Amino acid sequence: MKAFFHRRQLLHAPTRELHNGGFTDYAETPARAEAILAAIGDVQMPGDFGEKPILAVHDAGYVEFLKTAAERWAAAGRPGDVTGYVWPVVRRRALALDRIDALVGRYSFDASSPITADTWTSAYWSAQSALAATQAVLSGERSAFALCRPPGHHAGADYLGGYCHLNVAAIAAQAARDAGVRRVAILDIDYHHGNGTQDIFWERGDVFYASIHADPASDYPFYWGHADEVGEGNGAGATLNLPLPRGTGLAVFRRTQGMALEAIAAFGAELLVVSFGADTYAGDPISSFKLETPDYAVLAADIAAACLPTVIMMEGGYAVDALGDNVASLLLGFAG
Ligand code: SP5
Ligand code: ZN
Repeated sequence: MKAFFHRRQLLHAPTRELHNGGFTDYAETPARAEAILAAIGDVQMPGDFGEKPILAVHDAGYVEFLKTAAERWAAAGRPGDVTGYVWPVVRRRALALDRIDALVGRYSFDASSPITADTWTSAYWSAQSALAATQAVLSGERSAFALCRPPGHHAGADYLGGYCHLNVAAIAAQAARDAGVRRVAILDIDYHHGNGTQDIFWERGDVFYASIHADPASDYPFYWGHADEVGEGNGAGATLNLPLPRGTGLAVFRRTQGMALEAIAAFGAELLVVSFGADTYAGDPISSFKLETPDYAVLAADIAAACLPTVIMMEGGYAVDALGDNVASLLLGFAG
């Protein structure tokens, strides 16, 4: 399977994140991408598709914020990475504030995703890898893999969070729509709910979003991903949330994924985008499912059996020592 990655995706490297009330090392490290690269070998550099397909999904003010936040932070005399501390959830006025602290609150939803001077560059090339993989599939490849890092599924049209800045799955799905694909489905099998992807397509009937994830009653991002969230307006019924309890292993995960694939077939999808997180792995340091390395091949074979042109996006997965094997298992399983 063709795979895409750009070395500039390694530049983004925040030093720490707020976690359970204290600072810990940032989990979404460049070493993750290096581990995947070492395991899958051959990757191609993506072409540059520019900002237009990014702006087809993301708010222009948000993109400007991502590009300039680190400079503004430094200009305010702050050391370290850009981190927020005020979120306008109670009094949300459309004020044109330009104080960096106000902007971080406006354009993010958590405190565990610091911005560095390289964040925009890495996120930009992560999106280009997604676009290159999408283009490969639109050009006739049966499938392609985008080694997206930073990941994307927690990022909304105008907010970052969960280590995500540009929603690579949404950018891929929108690019496919703009290339003439009438119905696109996104299957999200990261451990966490893809709140950003859900929000972006919430009122859209042309892009189906199905997610299998840890029950948000117990796990991040808490406020999205409950089973009663099904979309609204034109998108009513085009969102499917399948939360599962901590401790879930292959049997239940596979049966649940089968339900998602049935719904995707019933929707009439012509192209599939997979948001793949290996944080469902039993050894993941921040997650609590029980999948083992060979299980990814089983799940991938089931996805391949849906017989849709498929673009696979890398999302989470923090057990770096096993990450390469887990991704290789998925890709080999897909190829059969
Ligand atoms: C792309 C992606 O996988 N983002 C995940 C972001 C999760 N950030 C917060 C995780 C908090 C987990 N706390 C669990 C403690 C388990 N001992
Ligand atoms: Zn995740």
